[in-house]
Amino acid sequence: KKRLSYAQKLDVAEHSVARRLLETAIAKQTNLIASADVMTTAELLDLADKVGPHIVALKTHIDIITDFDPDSTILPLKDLAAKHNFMLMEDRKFADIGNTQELQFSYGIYKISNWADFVTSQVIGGYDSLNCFRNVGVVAILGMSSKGTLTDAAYQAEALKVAQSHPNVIGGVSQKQIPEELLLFTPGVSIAETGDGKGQQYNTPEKVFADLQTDFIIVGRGIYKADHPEAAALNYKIAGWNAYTASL
Ligand code: UP6
Repeated sequence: KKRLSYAQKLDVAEHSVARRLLETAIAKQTNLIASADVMTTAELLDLADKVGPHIVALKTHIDIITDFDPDSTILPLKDLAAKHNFMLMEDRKFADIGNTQELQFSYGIYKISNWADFVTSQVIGGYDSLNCFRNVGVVAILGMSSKGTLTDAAYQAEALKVAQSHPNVIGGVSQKQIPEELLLFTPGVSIAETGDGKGQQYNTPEKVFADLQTDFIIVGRGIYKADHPEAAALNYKIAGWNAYTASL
């Protein structure tokens, strides 16, 4: 046995969000998370509808949207998530004290707690800073994909301890393998590119499944910048699923 399958992880997963992710991955045969780093509501909804059938979750940076409005952005996005059976992952990368994160999570214009199924958070604020995310799943940022990141081995080891011990945490973002009881989310994935000239570093789906035994690949520009985002999503879905089955 080289790694646990999604079904085996589902057997032991306790968090409802982790369970739904694994169930969705199995049902749709996809480990692809599309990162929708687009600037308008129209582009966001168009992308979500096109790639929806092929993804397990749509990752947002909701604060990039220039015309955000809860009724015209979030309500239709939630409808598309239900229509295509994908989850909503807000990549907020919270990085403050618990009280501030609690405010950022539920207030302001985005009211993330009203709609996100799970969020990313740095763990730089320590264990208690994650307590406010009790109604969602947290994906802890353990290591980053960018060149020169400060998340060195010592930081990652300490961040992992927080992630492993906190009941709200379902997994981590990392470029390294992590213990199997946490779900691993890996951005910096591209079939065609190795970098973006702005510090991003890419690996192929094959490499992140073979080397890291990741669970979910996160693809942004490889999909939303493609001439045909739907075809690109299908391509990444197939590449990700084949890489996963080859790693079993
Ligand atoms: N992301 C990374 N690396 C990390 C953490 N998060 O790239 O370590 C996020 C970015 C972006 C997406 O914020 O939304 O994943 C990657 O986009 P790309 O595929 O277009 O490079």
